[in-house]
Amino acid sequence: MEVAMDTPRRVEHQLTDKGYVPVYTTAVVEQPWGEYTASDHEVWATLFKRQREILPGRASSEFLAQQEAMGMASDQIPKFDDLNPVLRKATGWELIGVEGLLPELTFFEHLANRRFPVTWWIRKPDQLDYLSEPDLFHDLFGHVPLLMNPVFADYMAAYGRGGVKAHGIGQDALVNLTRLYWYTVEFGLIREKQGLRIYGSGIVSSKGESIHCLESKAPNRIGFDLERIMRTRYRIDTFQKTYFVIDSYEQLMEATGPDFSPIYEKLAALPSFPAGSVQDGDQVFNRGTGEGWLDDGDV
Ligand code: HBI
Ligand code: FE
Repeated sequence: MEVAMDTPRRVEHQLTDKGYVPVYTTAVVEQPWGEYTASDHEVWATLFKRQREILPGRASSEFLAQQEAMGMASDQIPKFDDLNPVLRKATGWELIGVEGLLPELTFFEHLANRRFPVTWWIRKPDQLDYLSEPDLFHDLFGHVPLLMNPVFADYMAAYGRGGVKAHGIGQDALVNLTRLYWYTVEFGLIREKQGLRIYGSGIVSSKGESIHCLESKAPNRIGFDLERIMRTRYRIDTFQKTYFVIDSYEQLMEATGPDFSPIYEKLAALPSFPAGSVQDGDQVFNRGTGEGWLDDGDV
């Protein structure tokens, strides 16, 4: 993956046999708000407007309401210093600026302490539709609004604590837990009275997937089941083949109640599921046609 070398980042990229890979850094940085260019603010305003045009009727009502409630600026990049007092008051969370992807343990420790790491730089105009790593728009527009919801905020902190524990247990546990994050926090759907709605950050920050995940016949839409999700591989290079549906944020919080160690042990002896499979016992809202799916590439 070539890295646009003019991306305003201080994260080094190492050239390896797999191409440029980010060298993770744990640095916490002040949001350099004064350094943003007119073009950076323009990218934020364009993406914000585009998403807010298509999300009513698609995004969860709580996501939309909380994004309004926190008064996130639409015409220029919001200031963390403006948002933090509002967020702290609502759920005790706060935003911290980071350079980009963090080592997993560092990430989990921040979540466990109600600190959400937000990448300080924003994508370039020629990356509006896709970029390979979370930028400021993905993190701030996508992840932050639901941190205003007390139950989801508790889930994210519980997830962080679970991540710190899983890190101590080992790689299998981490893989299981990463799948849980992927199919809920990043790509989750929720059932509301009027129908299925989006709460996953990876979806709400993407125009294409906001439409695809609800309207395409290709993907499966299956009811949330913790162990089923922990066994299910996923996609990082295409739209998801399967979306999991919760009934409520409380359901997520309750799922993190029990100690996961016995679940990790049980799942370590079982095979994982392909990203596009439908399993016996699934609560199937939609069995996908699989149209356009790539055969290989599940992670
Ligand atoms: N780092 N900054 C940042 N943001 C993330 O969303 C993130 C991360 N590091 C690891 C990670 N996510 C995933 O592996 C989680 O499943 C842990
Ligand atoms: Fe994310």
